[in-house]
Amino acid sequence: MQLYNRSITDSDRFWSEQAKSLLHWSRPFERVCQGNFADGDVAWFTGGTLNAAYNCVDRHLPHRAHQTALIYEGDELGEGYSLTYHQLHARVCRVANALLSMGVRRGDVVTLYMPTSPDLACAMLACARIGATHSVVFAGFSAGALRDRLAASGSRMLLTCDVGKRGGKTLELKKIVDEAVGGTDLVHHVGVFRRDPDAAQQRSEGWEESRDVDMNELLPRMRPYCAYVSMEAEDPLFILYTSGSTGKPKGLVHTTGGYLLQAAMTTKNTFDLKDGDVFGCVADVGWITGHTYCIYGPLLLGATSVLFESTPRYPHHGRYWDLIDRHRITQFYTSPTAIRTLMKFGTDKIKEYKLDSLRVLGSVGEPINPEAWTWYFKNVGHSRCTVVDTWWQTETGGHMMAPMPGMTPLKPGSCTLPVYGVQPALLDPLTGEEIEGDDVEGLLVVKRPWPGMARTIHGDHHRYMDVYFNSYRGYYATGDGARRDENGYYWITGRVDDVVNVAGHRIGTAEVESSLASHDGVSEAAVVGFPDPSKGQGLCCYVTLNMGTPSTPEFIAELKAQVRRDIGPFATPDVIVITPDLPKTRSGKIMRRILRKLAEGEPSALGDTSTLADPSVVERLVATQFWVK
Ligand code: 6R9
Repeated sequence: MQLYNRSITDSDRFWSEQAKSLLHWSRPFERVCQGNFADGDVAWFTGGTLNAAYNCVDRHLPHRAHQTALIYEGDELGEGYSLTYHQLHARVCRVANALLSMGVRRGDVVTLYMPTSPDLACAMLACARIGATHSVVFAGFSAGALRDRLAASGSRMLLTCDVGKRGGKTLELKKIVDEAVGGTDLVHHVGVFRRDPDAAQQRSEGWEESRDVDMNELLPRMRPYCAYVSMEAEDPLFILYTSGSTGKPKGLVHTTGGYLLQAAMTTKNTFDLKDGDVFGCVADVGWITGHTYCIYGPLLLGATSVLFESTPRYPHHGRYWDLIDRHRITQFYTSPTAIRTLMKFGTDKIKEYKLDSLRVLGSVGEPINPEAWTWYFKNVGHSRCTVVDTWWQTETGGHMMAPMPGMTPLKPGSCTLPVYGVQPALLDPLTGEEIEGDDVEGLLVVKRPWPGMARTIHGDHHRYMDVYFNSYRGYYATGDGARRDENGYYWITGRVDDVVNVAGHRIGTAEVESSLASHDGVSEAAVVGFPDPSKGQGLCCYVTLNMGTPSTPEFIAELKAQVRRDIGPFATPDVIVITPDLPKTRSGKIMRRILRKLAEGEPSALGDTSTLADPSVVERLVATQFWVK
């Protein structure tokens, strides 16, 4: 608590000490923090230079060369391999040299469309080593979504794998890439990592000699050393796209110094990371959780990090427990969705495992309900591990609210208190005034800059200001609602904008709407979230059809397939309701509040419907009782 107070009252000194103790600077910084939210010009550690790959790998070599850096577990049980820091160093250098040989230079954006694997980790660190900005696109995105992100980031270089494997299924990543970039002049080169070394001959189909590069052939020819570039603290480290409340994905830009510090400090404090720990974050590296807690955080601290490519239920629902026991994982980090899914199977399977290496259990991605928290605590942590519910966002770079093991008293379902240097507040949505005191609820905002915050939206600083800073001047708007209880503890209540959180995936309803509306048979679409017992939320899509379009089950299946194709399988609609009309105000605005209540199965709680242009639209929807499955 004392240190927290100091991190707020004497913040420059606090952050300066953290930055010096947790990171290696090639040149020391001159100032700690400058700029503010209202002007959108926050900068940290200016004057300082550093390199992310040096900090994650090289500086550990003198004493950790033969310690395992990465443990990779592929899709099949026990399939995979490990890399020591020494081996990681050589691989990162080879990939960096390969990128240089293909013309990538400092400041270029390199897109990585790859499954969770050491190849992806090396590609990220290789970009960082030579000063290129990585833009990882989750390998569950469709060709169209990949193309949009490539174009938006201006990336000329793409790295991918021939295939990805998840849950026994093969994802044809190279084919998706061919579809995304074929016939365009978006990229100059596509570097392909081959999973199956014997598949060299199979590369003929879709292979373009002038564009495609076989990484398995190229890498052995590269030198295992590559000099690193000292980057300014504020130089971008990566772009990561996330959904917002309008259709276009936002490419959030994270910078080198501040992001790395947030990653290192929160990994250390929230997870009580110690020498010799084996850190098991089972998120996909394609999302922010994987960036910060599979790669940067653990490697900055010289820990051993587990990269897990499979799913919690493949080949059976004991997969996580097997992973924990086999690799002697000390910190395990997953999502409430995964916990709720596994809860359904009872405790017979989990009792077959020891789970005695565990010390800290993390949760991230959505609110964790007290039942799931307690199940996790008792059955996975055997009532002796700390459960850390960590609230944060792609935008924040690292944890913003989370308990500290052994220090913060826990409450199941609460992400407890802010981490060092973070000052949250709750605002009244109407007046924009701060709500003081405890036992209150409001919009969750942050009052002062923190090092790990995204500095801009790539190519659209106006949008960055509008989304995060302009609605409530002087605050960062998180887009979440929260309650502060009688002890000052925070409880996240969920998104207050048009973003739905399905199984921990952020999905902008506008993106799904525009995919549906682009179908010839569709006139208009409105998408809302509804509570789902295991995924947290599901997607309910209201669709009006053009004349002559049949509302058959086949057509509905076609619409679902369209969304899968446009965005990716994780955004597949759960329910599609065909309706002759959407409820609108007299000024033509879709009344989503009503659609949300109907999707929740609460037709009696529609609230004020007096502004509806045509009340019969709602009456007809109510009469269908579509929510009763
Ligand atoms: C890290 C990550 C961010 C949104 C965020 C909030 C929800 C994340 C949470 C949580 C309640 C938690 N969220 N962690 N809600 N408790 N512990 O998930 O980033 O994909 O950008 O999602 O997820 O709604 O605003 P991202």
